[in-house]
Amino acid sequence: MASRFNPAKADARWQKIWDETGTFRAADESPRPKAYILEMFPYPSGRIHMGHVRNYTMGDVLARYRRMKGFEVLHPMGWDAFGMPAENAAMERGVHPGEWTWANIATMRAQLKRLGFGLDWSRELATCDPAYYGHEQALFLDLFEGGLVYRRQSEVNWDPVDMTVLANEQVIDGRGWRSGALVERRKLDQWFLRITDFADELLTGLDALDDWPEKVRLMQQNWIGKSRGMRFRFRFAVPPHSGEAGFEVFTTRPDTIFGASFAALSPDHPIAQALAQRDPAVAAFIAECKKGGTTAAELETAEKKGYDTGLEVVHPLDADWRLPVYIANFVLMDYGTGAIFGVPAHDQRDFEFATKYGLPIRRVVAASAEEADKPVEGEAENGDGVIVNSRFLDGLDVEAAKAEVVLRAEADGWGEGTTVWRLRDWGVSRQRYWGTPIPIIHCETCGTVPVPRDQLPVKLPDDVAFDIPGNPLERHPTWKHVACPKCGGQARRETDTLDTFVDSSWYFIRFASQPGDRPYDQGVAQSWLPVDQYIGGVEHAILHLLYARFWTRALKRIGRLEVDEPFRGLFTQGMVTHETYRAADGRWLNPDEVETQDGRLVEVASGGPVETGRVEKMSKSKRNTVDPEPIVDQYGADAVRWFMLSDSPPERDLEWSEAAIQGAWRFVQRLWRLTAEGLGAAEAGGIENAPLRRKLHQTIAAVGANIEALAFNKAVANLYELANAIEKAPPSETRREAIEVMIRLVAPMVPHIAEEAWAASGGDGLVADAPWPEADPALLVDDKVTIAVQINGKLRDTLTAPKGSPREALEQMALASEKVARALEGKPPRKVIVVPDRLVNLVA
Ligand code: ANZ
Ligand code: ZN
Repeated sequence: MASRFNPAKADARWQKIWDETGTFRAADESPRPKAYILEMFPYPSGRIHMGHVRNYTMGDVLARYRRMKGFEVLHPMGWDAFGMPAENAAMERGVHPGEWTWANIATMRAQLKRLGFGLDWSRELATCDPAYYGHEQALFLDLFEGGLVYRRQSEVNWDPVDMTVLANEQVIDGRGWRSGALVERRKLDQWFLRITDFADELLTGLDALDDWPEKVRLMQQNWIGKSRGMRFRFRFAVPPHSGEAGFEVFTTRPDTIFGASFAALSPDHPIAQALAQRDPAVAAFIAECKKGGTTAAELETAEKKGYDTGLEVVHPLDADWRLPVYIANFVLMDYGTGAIFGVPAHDQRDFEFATKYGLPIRRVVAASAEEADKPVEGEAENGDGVIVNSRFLDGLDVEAAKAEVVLRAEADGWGEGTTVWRLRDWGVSRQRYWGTPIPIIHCETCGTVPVPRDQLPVKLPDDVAFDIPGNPLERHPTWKHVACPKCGGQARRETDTLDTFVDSSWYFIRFASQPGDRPYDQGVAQSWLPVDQYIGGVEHAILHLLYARFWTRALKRIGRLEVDEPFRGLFTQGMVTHETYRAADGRWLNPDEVETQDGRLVEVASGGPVETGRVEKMSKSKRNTVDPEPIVDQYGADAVRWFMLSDSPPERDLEWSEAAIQGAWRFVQRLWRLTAEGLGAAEAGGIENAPLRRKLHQTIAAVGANIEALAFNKAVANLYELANAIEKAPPSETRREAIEVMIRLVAPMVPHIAEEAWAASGGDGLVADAPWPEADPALLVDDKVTIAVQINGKLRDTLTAPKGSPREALEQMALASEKVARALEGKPPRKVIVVPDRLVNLVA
């Protein structure tokens, strides 16, 4: 064996062998039990970053370990390849989004391969490939036929200068990212998926996901947002010209009904719209409300604005009490009923509104009855307490008061309790080019007509230009003009493309089964699904996971897949972080651009001083990224993988440091020396080393259990300990065996050196295919036990004895105890009761 491990040669050699022998190809027909290990597939942004390396290393360790444990493992990789950045690149640099994307995929695939991940590359897919998105179109049509897709008007961000729809991320501080124009809201016909039909099952389904982080389940639960509420009707004191008798409001706080000081309608409410017809001032106010983007954050922070309609409604519990009716910008039409009653003391939006328009702020919830008259100042109080200033509700707690008001409303017929969901239907229309075309044709005569299946995929045209803003599919000279599949008349293709979250809602099914003529084979897909362990970033904890869960259930409902939940186990890993560096003039500097001189950090280029900032997630904006590729060049894949696993628990952040990667590199070299020397030296030995054997078997068990639990850093620590024990042990057969076993134990983590050492030690075939060593249960139990020594049932001392010691030996030891002798005052015990391995009780 060579004296040093040379990753530059070894990495490539083993990667080629795994590739050529198809080591990591998953066989659908395998008789072995199946395991499906999946990491969230990457967006092909250009280069692999450290976050990818960490994520994929974790998945790879688990996948390789499961293979060694005898599972048929599916561990695939692909590309979430549609989306805005490709269009931005097209606009900025004039490259076609497809060209840009495929070039990135080629680069990143090569980078991933250099890390030696045990992936089934034969199943690689890219969502921008018609061979993928054509099947997605077929599934969309299946859902359409199943009644789970519909079309309605919905608001988009409209850039009035560029005359185009903007994605939320293209709206910056309320302005178009390119034109700088103030963005407006506009209504467009758009496609929706009926995820709200599944709200209940998506919520209750969370209970069964024991192997998901609690925080993710909670986030999903909050997003779905089931709450008890109440709807009730307000009657106008004097009806408006349009003639309505009143309107319905929705509240989750019926207990605060005596704290009401106004009612408010959404600008889109039919009554507001009717008022605008007659009154230009109302129309102008409504138009004003349309300004500003559609992001939740923007709606939340926008200044509260209202228009006093001059109308009044009657309080449902007091015929003499009138409340003014406003039109208010913060009331949304697509939630509840699009109308509210405002309680300034206990709702922050209402508080801001009331402060601005001089409306009363009346406390109806207080910490105690004594604080009934304490003014509500500064901000609304939405805490719990006791109801005050509320007539028959006074003294009740919030929950009891809610129930009481609902009871009263239902008895008197002016309102009723309801269940409400925060979850909205999923709007999947995007007015963009680089996405899956929605396979629908619009015909004047026949309406919306699905594209016939034999005409799928509806491919994106290649000849598009990005020199003017907007959706190139709209202005393409021929693409959208088609014959209606029903009547043959002139018709128009849908030019919207699907939200890229649709692409990632079923890729795990396509990985499991990818026939050419349909999206997947149900039987084969079901033989792999659900994914046993899914690993990815917590930033996908809500939308991606919810959409994938929905898609799976939707396919089940239309009879296409017998699976409830797509991901049985979920793990969200921490970030890779790094120190940040700043030059004196405030410029962020990359770690490459700084060095230490005389113990001080300086900028390489200028020699100027550098300030070290906080340790933060690696990001382009802070310039604190470290590119994995040169690190792999320098240290090899195994050192990088080892470092990724070793320094922090996987759910926590991992701080990148030069020192730590060097530590990993030294360990890889140490493993090499140990195997090289140890395997040679064993011939001289021939003796059994019982403590080392025990350590070895305990390590086998611990490493396996820790990998299963994804506690990779603990598994790494177990392996360090074993390496230390082997180093200290004199040559022997046990030592040789320990080294051989250790090669298998490290194989999932540092597979290249493991293959190299396995081959050198005369191992059979590939270590990747070798069985995981079995721990001998007899060697796992500790050989020492703790014995309680009692006198008349009272604990006097504890002893440590070899396990299985005979009764007489334990009795002797107990009597030899000083504490016992003192307690017995020299007298012999009348009786001795021994429970082997547990206790000795002396009766005095
Ligand atoms: C009276 C009240 C008093 C309210 C109070 C809150 C606090 P969540 O809990 O998020 O579901 N609301 C109802 N429909 C609305 C709409 N279309 N647009 C904007 N706001 C609307 O929110 C429910 C609460 O939000 C409802 O309860 C209502 O205000 C408001 F101390 O009614 B509440
Ligand atoms: Zn037609």
